[in-house]
Amino acid sequence: PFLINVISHPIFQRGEARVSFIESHPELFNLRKPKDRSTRALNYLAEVIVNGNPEVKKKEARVFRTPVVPIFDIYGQHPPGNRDRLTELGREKFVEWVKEQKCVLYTDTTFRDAHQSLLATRVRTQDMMKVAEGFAKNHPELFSMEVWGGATFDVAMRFLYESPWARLQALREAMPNMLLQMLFRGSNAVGYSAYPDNLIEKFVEKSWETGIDVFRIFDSLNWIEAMKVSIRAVRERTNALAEATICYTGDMLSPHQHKYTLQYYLDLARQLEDEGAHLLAIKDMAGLLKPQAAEVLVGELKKAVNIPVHLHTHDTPGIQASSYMKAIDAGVDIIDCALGAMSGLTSQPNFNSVVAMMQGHERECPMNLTSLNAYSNYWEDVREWYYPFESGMKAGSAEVYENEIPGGQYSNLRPQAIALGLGDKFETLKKNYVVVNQMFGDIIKVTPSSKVVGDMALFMTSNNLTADDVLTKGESLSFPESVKGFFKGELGQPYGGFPERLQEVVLKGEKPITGRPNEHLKPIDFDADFKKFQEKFPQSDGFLDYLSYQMYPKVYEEYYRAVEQYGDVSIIPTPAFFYGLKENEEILIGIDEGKNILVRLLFMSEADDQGMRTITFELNGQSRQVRVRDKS
Ligand code: 3PY
Ligand code: ZN
Repeated sequence: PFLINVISHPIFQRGEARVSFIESHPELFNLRKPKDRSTRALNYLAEVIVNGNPEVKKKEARVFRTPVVPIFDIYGQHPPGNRDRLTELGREKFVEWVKEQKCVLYTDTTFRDAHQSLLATRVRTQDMMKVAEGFAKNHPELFSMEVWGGATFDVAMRFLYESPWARLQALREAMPNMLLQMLFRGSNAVGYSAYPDNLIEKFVEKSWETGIDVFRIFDSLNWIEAMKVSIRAVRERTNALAEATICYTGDMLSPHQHKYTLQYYLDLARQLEDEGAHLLAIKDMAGLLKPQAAEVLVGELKKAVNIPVHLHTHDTPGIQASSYMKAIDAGVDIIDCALGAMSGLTSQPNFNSVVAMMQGHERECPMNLTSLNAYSNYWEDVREWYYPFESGMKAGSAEVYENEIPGGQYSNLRPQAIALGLGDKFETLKKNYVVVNQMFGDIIKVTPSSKVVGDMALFMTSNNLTADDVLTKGESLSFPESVKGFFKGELGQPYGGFPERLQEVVLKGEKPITGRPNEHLKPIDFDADFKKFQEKFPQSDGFLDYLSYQMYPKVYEEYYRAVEQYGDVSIIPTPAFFYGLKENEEILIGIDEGKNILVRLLFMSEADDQGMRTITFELNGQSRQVRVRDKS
């Protein structure tokens, strides 16, 4: 097992293992005893059959179609892609190469932002892995694949009981020719609060070693101070690309816009270039960048900075392909799209249709549209499995220009409101979102600052409060934790400062911090702390798991307990993972490389006097029974 750990390690596979490799990678020594994977998989299935998956409890399996994986050359080598180019040219020359390209380049967001925005980030590793290798072999001309970061890290552990690191390792292996990209929340990494600088640096380093090539780094208040540490970490500790980000909000060309103006964005971009960014991203998280503004912004940015410009948007208003068209004419280098069936609404514009839109254009990057359509069809069928996570949004909405709610949050807000018993007050909630933004001084709204605005809007809606009430009755109100944290300066400093009166009301005399929140956090002593972690979690997957624990201690602990009980549930096919099995239904589970088990549900008994049910399976033809408590 040790040798397997070594040769399957991405660093070893990249041929980058040096003398200290074994010493500095304690996870290589993680020689887990082979556990009875099939028994634990049956335990999981039995639990879901009796009590349901808590995530979709009240929803039934539908009659699903079987997704068809597009064909690809299984035995052939991966054709060279941009990862090979980056390795060959090095960062500076690679960036020059990007700038020299006449054709517009594409990033595919299907594996990250698309499902984060449409399906509450629930897409499981297994469903990506079925198409990852084929996609990398069939479409090596892509600029990059966005596959990691944002909310995927948290959700993988919290709701899917999957290791986010194992997902990255698997994708790295399946797509060795492609640049893999992640979304990194600056001083909040993949979390919602500030972490010590040395944890941010370590996280960047390990993400790169595990497979990330492009770090899209943003700050939820566009505060440069908060991005410096991560940009520097990418530059100094990795060979990856640092893509620094400006978040776009408001309406740049509106005569009423005096805060987020063209000049504001140009200044920001120049500062990020000075910090050493290799690429510049425009992150239009709510889809507010209208076509004319896209043309002006991209055109002016191309003059203001010397690094490639990468445009990201969400199609919430329904017209963002036209913003792409204008941006392309203005010289944008790279755009973000999602495969057809995973595009549109709060997700990215439709990759397939954008490719068609570009046919015959002087900046066309020829792509095999028939093949892209086949991948879209695969996702159309896979998406059905996740139907309980659909937001219910049926068409684009121009209301987003008013409420400015980011794509990922938009699709989440209604379920959140329903969970709090505010389902019938959704319209008020959206209006309060606008009111809160004004109360806060018109801030950039993206994770985690958007969560603060959302929490405050929920708070005001459920307590029937107006902006005036908040100021006059503030002393007696107990504000949401995220709101207190924001006014304390824990997310950093908003452009234009905090509204003073409201800050006093919320903080009730407590003094806010004005510097970087990370500065006040004690650096972590990794040696000592990792040791403690290993004592607490002896079966963990080493240092990478330790980083998961550092990001989300409680979530990791629950994930760890779930793995103890059920093993690696990522091997269970998605319909069975969410809906269990019906009597006589049979599934194939790959429990190890080249080793499958065939599981059939024979029957489920009634509950006995202790409330226990017996589930009888057939496993590779032999009968197996599992007893489960019926919690209903
Ligand atoms: C995230 O931070 O998860 C985002 O996708 C922000 O847009
Ligand atoms: Zn996004």
